[in-house]
Amino acid sequence: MDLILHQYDFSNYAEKVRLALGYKNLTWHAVEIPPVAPKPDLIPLTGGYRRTPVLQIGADIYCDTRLILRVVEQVAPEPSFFPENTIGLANATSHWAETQLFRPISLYVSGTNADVLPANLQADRSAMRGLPPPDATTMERAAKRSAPLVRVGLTRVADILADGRNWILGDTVTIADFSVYHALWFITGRTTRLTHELEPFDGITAWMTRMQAFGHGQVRPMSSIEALNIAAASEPVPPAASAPFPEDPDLGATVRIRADDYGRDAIEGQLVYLDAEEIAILRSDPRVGEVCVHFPRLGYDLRTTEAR
Ligand SMILES: N[C@@H](CCC(=O)N[C@@H](CS)C(=O)NCC(=O)O)C(=O)O
Repeated sequence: MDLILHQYDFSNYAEKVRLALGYKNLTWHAVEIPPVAPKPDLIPLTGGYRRTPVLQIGADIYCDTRLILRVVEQVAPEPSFFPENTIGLANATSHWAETQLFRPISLYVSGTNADVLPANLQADRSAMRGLPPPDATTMERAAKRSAPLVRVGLTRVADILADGRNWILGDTVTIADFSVYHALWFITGRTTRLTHELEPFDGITAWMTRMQAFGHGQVRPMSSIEALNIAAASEPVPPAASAPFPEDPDLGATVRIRADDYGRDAIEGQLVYLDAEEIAILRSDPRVGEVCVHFPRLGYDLRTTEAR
């Protein structure tokens, strides 16, 4: 079954997945989605999740790159980016990269490039965090406060690479490389205005060049309507046997899932799969029929619709 990535070019999380698909030398379809809400051809698939990217395989929809990379690994196990001996450190490093390392980068880059960003982008992103739209001064101040934190973050990455290792965790590529890479890619992903921030760090730029060499695999553009039609013509793959924890909602219950950070739109459906890493719900939409929407466990709040 074909891999369909719903994404847009300047999304750094999409870049994480594009590069992961390139590392596995896969062929995939790219559906261009709007960078801001509304996303009328995405929501029928996800049931309300509006973040970027989303991976579709037939009528199975995978939200969040933490799960998407696991799915890509299942589709193409070699070369692995989850080597067993570093899996714990790889997950922990990825989390750090996508929170404490990335957040100041995001604020610094957005404040520095405010004049070239789509007009409604910042208002949309603030709304995702329950905040009012920022004015130019607020964005400039946030950029100024964040610049020193970006340099401290870059020094952390440089320290990791200082012993001459090829990859973040040593001799082998892991998901930590993709998580650190897409955070740093964002610095120069839109414009070259912040290129100077990377210049003092030879080790980082050499490592980024090695990462970039993975490429994006073979990309075939696809329209959003074609992707919806594929979902409508497909059935979700029957879920494997679940391995829930004792406190988890019962399989079959109607549940609500929300991201625990921002973009906390609720997604409802019938719980059909649960283990330590993944939650899957079945839901239906008039445009696509029945779809199975999958989320990672960590980073998401799961509760029955009756629970408060
Ligand atoms: N934890 C999520 C984060 C995804 C995320 O925040 N993506 C950004 C774009 S790079 C986003 O969704 N922005 C709002 C949007 O695209 O609608 C993941 O790993 O996929």
